Amino acid sequence: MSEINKLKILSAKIRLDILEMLEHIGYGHLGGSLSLVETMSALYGSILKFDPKNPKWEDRDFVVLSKGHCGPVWYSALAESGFFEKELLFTLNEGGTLLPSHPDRLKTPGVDMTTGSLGQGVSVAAGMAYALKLDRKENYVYVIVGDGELNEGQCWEAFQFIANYKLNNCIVIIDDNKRQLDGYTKDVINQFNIEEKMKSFGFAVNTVSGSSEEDICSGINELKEVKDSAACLVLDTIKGQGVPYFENMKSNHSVKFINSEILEENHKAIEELKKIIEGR
Ligand SMILES: Cc1ncc(C[n+]2csc(CCOP(=O)(O)OP(=O)(O)O)c2C)c(N)n1
Repeated sequence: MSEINKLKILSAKIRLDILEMLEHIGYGHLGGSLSLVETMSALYGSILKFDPKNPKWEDRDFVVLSKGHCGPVWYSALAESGFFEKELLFTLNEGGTLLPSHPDRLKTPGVDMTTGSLGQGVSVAAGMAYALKLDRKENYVYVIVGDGELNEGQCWEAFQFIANYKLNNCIVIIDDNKRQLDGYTKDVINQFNIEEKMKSFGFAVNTVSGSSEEDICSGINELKEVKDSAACLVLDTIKGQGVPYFENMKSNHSVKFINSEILEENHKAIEELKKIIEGR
């Protein structure tokens, strides 16, 4: 099987896990998890250095999911990559679980930074990348930021720091899915042109389709060649990506799996994904 097909299957598995785990718990951050499926697949299936049997391996790359409410997509990618058993996914957000709704570095194997309060993950990633540079280490830090999260001023302070110190070991990934908690980002607080803004802050920027694992991988690999500035990947995505019913849902930030229409559509999507995974 080609590398790209492997990533497509991995994406289908991650998307399936999200749909099944959120239906199991009955609710959850669906839209912004789905928009990151192909990115997590590209990261864990191709880009990252990691050892699932030794999550604290010192030469690993680091991921900071600054839009921490999208824990489900990260947990699915970690489970599919062998960090823990898939059964654990069905304990999402239960009392005593290793998988709290928002990532906790003290609980989940593979999670290096606790997030959930938007904006903070970017600052922490900046500090991690700076420390790695000081230690002359070659690990990368990948920090994933939401377009709505850019409303937090803290992001821009951290971006200035990353750009000022030319932290090319910190790849900033912005999930431009055009929506945030309660509407379109352009209506809540407009981001205007994210690519131009990041360029003006001193970043080398690649904008790619966030539904193409191939484009995400080549976009990141190109940015890893950047030597003299900070680097940012802007993902052109759709909130609810990959499931037309959820893409078109008026409010898909946090979805309750309660009514029969939602359950029926979810089951249809699950069946389609199983066909892809099983090659039917
Ligand atoms: C500091 C802070 N303020 C508010 C929230 C509540 N909140 C959770 S998700 C969210 C919207 C985030 O939008 P975006 O980053 O675009 O995420 P996505 O649409 O990709 O899920 C908000 C305001 C929070 N988690 N942290």
